[in-house]
Amino acid sequence: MDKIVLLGAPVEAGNHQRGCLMGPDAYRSAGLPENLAALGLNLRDLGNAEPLTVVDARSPIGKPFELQKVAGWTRSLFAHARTLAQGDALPVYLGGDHSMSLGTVSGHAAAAQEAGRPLFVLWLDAHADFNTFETSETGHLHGMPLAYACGLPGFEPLLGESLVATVDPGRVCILGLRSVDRSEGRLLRDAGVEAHDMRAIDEAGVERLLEPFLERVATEGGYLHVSLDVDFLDPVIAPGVGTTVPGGATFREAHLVMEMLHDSGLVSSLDLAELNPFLDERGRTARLMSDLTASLFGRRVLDRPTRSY
Ligand code: HAR
Ligand code: MN
Ligand code: MN
Ligand code: MN
Repeated sequence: MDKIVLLGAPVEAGNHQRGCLMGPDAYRSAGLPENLAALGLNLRDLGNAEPLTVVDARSPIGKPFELQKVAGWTRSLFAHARTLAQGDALPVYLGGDHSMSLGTVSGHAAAAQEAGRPLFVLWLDAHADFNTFETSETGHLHGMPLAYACGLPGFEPLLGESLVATVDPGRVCILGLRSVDRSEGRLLRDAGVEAHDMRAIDEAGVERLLEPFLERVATEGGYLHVSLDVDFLDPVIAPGVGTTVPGGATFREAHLVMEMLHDSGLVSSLDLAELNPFLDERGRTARLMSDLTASLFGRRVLDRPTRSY
């Protein structure tokens, strides 16, 4: 795919920490568009999406923080993603806290179903984001998008209806885990999600964990949505995020994941989530995320034979 479309998703209501609103512009300031254009890619920046105004979002259970606002974003991004998935350019969503993915992943799931192909999701994150309104200890909607996309119950107020299509939890792979709530962990296990914590990365390395998953995507002819949360990275190299957890992916581990994704040729959409420029140090997290994105789109040091799955 040599065509890319950027869409800003400046949502920050998915948690109490302010600042993710500035994420999309920080990526632009960090030179993400120029990075990609320098790779010879045809790039279009659609600017930022806007939330719909929603007044009917109420939840009988739990206390989701800013439910109306996040429901407005979910409905908007769901529609954008569903449409963009049908175009000829690969969408890159510039967040925005991770509640952005309530809309992007469900939109891509709907489009995949319409195209008659399975959707696979690679979730690069310190957190599983697999809480429901019922299990969430914080009420933060940025801790729930993967559960939502997989069709766990109770989320109807977000779209105002049930999901058009859900992601099969058996087609999800999470890498980088080091903070999972107790009941969230149970949901994850019961759903059969492939989940790898940092210890697994220590022991096996990212290559041995990721390769079998990519092979499955290829064998089943699937689409692949990648959701990259800044806190997948170690906070020493990526401080610009509200939910740092020590012991994250190193610079090279993260780049290797991106390089493998590029070589696979399988990625069909990408979220860049949780960048909080208000907490960043002189733009270094925004720049690192932009460089990782460039690796995903083919930046490399030396040429090498293409890998085919
Ligand atoms: N599990 C916690 C919660 O549900 C923390 C979730 C934090 N999520 C993100 N994105 N920062 O991964 O509130
Ligand atoms: Mn996340
Ligand atoms: Mn996270
Ligand atoms: Mn939170």
